[in-house]
Parts: sequence; C-alpha cells; structure tokens
Amino acid sequence: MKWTEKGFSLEKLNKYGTLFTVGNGALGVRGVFEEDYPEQVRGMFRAGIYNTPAGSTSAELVNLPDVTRCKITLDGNVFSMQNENITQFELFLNVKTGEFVRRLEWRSPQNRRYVLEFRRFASKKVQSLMAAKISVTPLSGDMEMKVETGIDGQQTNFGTQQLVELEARVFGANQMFAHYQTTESKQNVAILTTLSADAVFYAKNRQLTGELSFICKKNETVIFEKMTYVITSLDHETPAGAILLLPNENYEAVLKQSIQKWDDFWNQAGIQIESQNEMDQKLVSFALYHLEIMSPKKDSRLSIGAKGLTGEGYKGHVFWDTEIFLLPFILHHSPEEAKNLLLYRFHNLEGAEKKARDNGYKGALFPWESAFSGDEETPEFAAINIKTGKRQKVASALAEHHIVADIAYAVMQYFNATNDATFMKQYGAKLLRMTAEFWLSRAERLGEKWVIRDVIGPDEYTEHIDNNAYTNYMAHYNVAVAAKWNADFAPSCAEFLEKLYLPKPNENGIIPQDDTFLSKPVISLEKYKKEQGKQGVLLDYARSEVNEMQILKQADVVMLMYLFPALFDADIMKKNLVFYETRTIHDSSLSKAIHAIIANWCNEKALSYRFFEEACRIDFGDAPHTSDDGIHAASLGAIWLMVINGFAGVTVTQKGLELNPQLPDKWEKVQFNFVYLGETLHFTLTKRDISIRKSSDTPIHFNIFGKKYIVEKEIHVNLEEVPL
Ligand code: IFM
Repeated sequence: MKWTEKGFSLEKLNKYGTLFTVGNGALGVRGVFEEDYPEQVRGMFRAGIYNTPAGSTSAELVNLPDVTRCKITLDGNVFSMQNENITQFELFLNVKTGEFVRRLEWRSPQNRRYVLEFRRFASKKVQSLMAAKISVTPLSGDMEMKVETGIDGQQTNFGTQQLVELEARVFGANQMFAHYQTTESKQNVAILTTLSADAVFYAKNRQLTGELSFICKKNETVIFEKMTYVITSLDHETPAGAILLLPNENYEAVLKQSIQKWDDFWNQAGIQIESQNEMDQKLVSFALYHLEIMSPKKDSRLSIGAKGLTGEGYKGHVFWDTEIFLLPFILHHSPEEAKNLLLYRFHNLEGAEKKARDNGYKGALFPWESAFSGDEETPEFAAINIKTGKRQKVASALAEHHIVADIAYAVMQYFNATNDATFMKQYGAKLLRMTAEFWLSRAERLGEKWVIRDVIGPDEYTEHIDNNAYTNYMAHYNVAVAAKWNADFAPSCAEFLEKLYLPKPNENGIIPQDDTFLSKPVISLEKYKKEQGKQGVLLDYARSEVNEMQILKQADVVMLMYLFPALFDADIMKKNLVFYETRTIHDSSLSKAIHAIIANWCNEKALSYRFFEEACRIDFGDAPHTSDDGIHAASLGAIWLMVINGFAGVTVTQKGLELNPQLPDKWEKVQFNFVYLGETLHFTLTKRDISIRKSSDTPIHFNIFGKKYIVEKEIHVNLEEVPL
C-alpha cells in the first residue's frame, strides 16, 4: 500500500515534507529531501518538547536539530534535482511499513548517469530511533562519491532558535553526539548518530558534520546508512548518559522489527474498502497511517497537536480537535491510548482551574490551545495586517469555551465504549464535575432562563455571540453527566439543567446558531467557496464585518447535530444541513467531513460522497502548499468518522451500539475492526447484509435501524429483512 507522487515539483517540496513524514507517535521527521532546496523546511519533532522563546507568550513544538540533510557530491558534481535532470523518478511512502522511499536516475552536468535510492523510517519498536539509508550506483563509469552529513543545530522554528548547545563531540570514526537544552523550558535533548562508514569530522557554528568518501566501480552500488537516536528529558533523567548506552543498529534489521509492529497496527486498525473508486481505499489508509504516527500511545503527559508531528503549524498546540475528531478512532482501536489522552487533560486540571479563577469563574476552564504544561498557549495576537500594520487580537482563548464541554463529551464517549468504571471513579467523574462547575459559574440568570453570553462556537467567523446553540447544548450535556456521576453535586445542577436556554427549531425548522445570527444579512459566498480553506473572505471584509453577516467558517449547528443525533429528527437535520451549508465557506478543515456524515444520515448519499471526497483531499489533493506547515490532523480523524459513523453508520451512545449503515453507491463492501466493551468486533458491511464476528461469546446488544439484536460469537443480518 503506497502513497505515490508521480512527478517531482519544486512547488510541492513542503507538501511532500508534510505528507511523507515518518514517525511513531514520539518522533516525527518530515519527508524532506536529503539535498538542500532554498524553500524546503526540514523538521524533526519530539512530542512534548516545547519551548517559549524570548519575546513570545506561547510555547512552540521545538524543531529539533536536523539529521536528514546530506550533501552528496558525485564525481565532483553536487547532486540536486533542480535542473530537470532526473528520470525514473519515484517517490512514495509505504504506509504498510512506514518507510519513505525516493528513487531516481540523475544525469550530472557532465552527462554521467547515476541511480540513487533514499530510504528512511522512524522505528515503531524503538521510539527514539530514526534510520536512513542511501544507495548510489554509477551507470556511466567508476565513481568518486563524497557525502557530508551530521547533526545540524542551526535548525530553527520559522527562524527562532530554541536550543542551546551543551555538548558536541564524536566517538571513534563513525559516531556523532550532541546535547542541547531548550532556552526556556529547560528540556534536554541528546542526539546520537552512527554512520555505517568512517568519516572525517568537523564542527562549526552548531553544526557537527562527518565527511565520507567512497570509490565505486561502474554498475556497483555504494550503500550508506545513518542511524539516529533522539533521547530527551521526557524519556530519561539524564538523556546524554542514556543515549550513549544504546546499541549500534543496522537498517534492514531495525526495519524488520518495525514492520512487525506496523503489521499489528494494520491488522487491528486497518479498513478494507471495495469501491469503484480505488482512491477511496488509498485515502483512508493514508489517513490511518498519519493518525497512527501522531498518537502518543502510552504517555499520558502528551496529547496530539493540530498538525501532529509533521510541521510547525499552530506551534504544535493541542485544540478540541483531539477530543472530538481524533479520540474516536483511537478509542475504537486502542482504548488504553484514548484513556491516556483524557489523562493528559486530568493532569492539567490545575492550569484549567487557574484559568477559570483568573477569569472570574469556578471549576476548570481548559485552555483553547495547550502544549506540555496545560496552560493557555493561544497567541495573544494573530498575524499582522500588513495594510494597517495592526495585529488582530485572537479571541478564542477568551471565548471559545466549548472546549470545556468537548472534553467532558469525550470522557463520556470513553466510558460508553469501555464501561471503565475505575477510570470514572479515579478521573472521569472529577473531570466531569470540574468542567460542569465552570458552566454553572459561566451561565447567567436572565429572567426565567439561564443563558450563556459572549462566546465563540465552533464557527470562528461569528465571535462574541450569546447562546450559541452548540455551546449551550454541550454545556447542558456536560452538567447533566456530571450530576449523574457526582451524586453530591446533583442538587447544585438542577436549576441550570431545568432552565438553561436550548435553542429549538424555529417555524422553518431552523435551529438558530445564536441569538442574532438569523437576523444578519446574507451575502453570496460563491467566490469564497471556490477557494475554500484560504480564508479569502477576510481579505475582502474586516473580521468585524464578517461577524455581522450570515457567514460560517465551519460546521456549527451541523456539528451539534452530529454529536447529538438522537435530539433531532431527520426532517430537522436536513433543513439545517441545507440552510447552514449554503452559508458555510468550509474555510476550516474540520468542516466538510461533518457535513458528509450529516448528509449521509439525511439520505443525501451523493452529496455525502462528494463531501467525503473533498474532505479527503484537504491534505491529499494535488494543490501545492495546502499542507506546507503540517497535516490537518483533525480532518484525518474525521476521515475515520466519515467511514465509521457516516457510511457504516456505527455509533455508540449511552444506550449501546447503533448501526444505521448506508454505503456510498460506489462502495460494494467495507470491513473493519471496532473495539467496544473490551472486545474487538469485526464488521463486514455490504449494501445487502451485515456480519459481525467477535472473539468471546459474551453477548453484546445493539440496534440495526432501530431493531434490537444480540450477538454472541457471530451474527449475520440480511438487511432486506430489517424494517426501515
Ligand atoms: O480547532 C481548530 C478550529 O476549530 C478551527 N481553526 C483551526 C483549529 C485547529 O485545527
């Protein structure tokens, strides 16, 4: 299973960098080329290593010293693909094995031909290990080859230096070692690189370099390996000492071990699709690969940044993306990992309580953007407006409070899928209570009702509004589940639960997004929809003007219907889908997929499939630059949501497992595993029937199109016999 780029384009260098990232949840290394190109942004990230540089108020995921760069000189000519002097070009990521590969034939300025192959992966077995292998075969005669490579401490985050070099030295003729400390967070990072051949070393300006020379006969091959360990203070008290004890490894041996781990992943989490459109399988598998390399697995100190470990975008910060878009996939293939993501929030309750107090509220107000400490990391200002020279304040940290309830919602998703009462007792109930206490202090009495004023809902083009439907329903749910799990707290919740204003559909069946949205003017969005994702509307209108029109950046009421399908009947869903979609630009990558799901639930199959295809292409489409600074992690999680919640129609509620499948016309079959109540259920769905196989014979209850079923070991349901 390969994701292949057919041609090579300098325009797409940074898109390749993102898409072809290799990683293992701890380490992410961008899929950049070994040789230099002026615009190419290299990147190696270790989950959890953040630093707040001088003059900034927010932590950044540190772009670590580079180990990918190799300057290769063949018979006196520096190898570069810049002058269209390559043929047989092949560039792919093998998602099955986690290996990034580039092969090509190069013609030098002296017309000599060489075959080059570059391979790289991050070990799925040893999380601190990254391996690279380069092979060069001269076709026109004997070859003299020089390679310069090492550990480059000049790497920065968009120009900001984050590390101080503490030590740099070499061991023997083939090992380089460097030790750094982040300037503010004081995290230590040790890097050890072993070369497969002897080198001559030199060090200059934070760059430690080894120079290797090879002589090779025509048609023979020079093979050169570079094995790099990265150990940080998150892994060990003294990373520099620990790294020096690590063994020498060989590329193929480590790759073999890593592939075994990838096999386990694909056996458990893979989705098989039979579709007339062969891209569907590829897109879904590529999304699963990326979801796997961004998930921090066992470490509950970490969560997932909005760009995973693929780039510097959003400074590596964690948003609601994790709980609402990424956690479901992780929960239903590896519940322990999902628990760790919730523990990340639990460990950071203190920061959330402080944020609540500092803003005059009670309970826990989780930061809109967080990093390692759990403190609020949202930058105070957005990019400068170069026409006015002014910086626009970022309002999300002040008002995008729905994240509090999103976290509570995820706690309940976890419980409903696992029945893990121990987790609830130790952590879940407290998370629910602290988040609910926030809402009790955040809401205000207004006559007979309780209202929530001055918020930003998921639609970030509509700021500082009252009674955002999404926020109010989510807050209500948050308080309701907290009351259920904290008996002593329940009386304090009663009035809020009875009186919180929950916007209902108006006479046209439309749920008002907030108190004033429906009274604002409507403009044609045709122009902006054509350029979705580029936020072009903000070039034509000031943000304050956009705020005063019926313009949505992303799903809001549609998002609400996705999270609470039982509250809205099919007619209301459809009316709201149509009404709000025409007003939505989809400038956020989190939008399309949710529309795809609701469209499918509304029986709008063609529309749903169109949204599915468009949502999959946010990162994987042909357009250059769309993913330069990192992958859209949440939109990849949403690809899983579209397949499982949308087309397969599998959802988990307090009542149990629901199945309402509706496959796209182009799909014949879909097969996947789904972990539920401690068991792996294997689903096979076609348009005509459903089969579910499970490992134990403990009965599981579920509904198919509302009809009750019990499965012990295996069940086969002919859909023609289920009344719709
Ligand atoms: O969390 C999202 C938000 O909903 C829209 N802007 C981007 C953020 C990070 O993905």
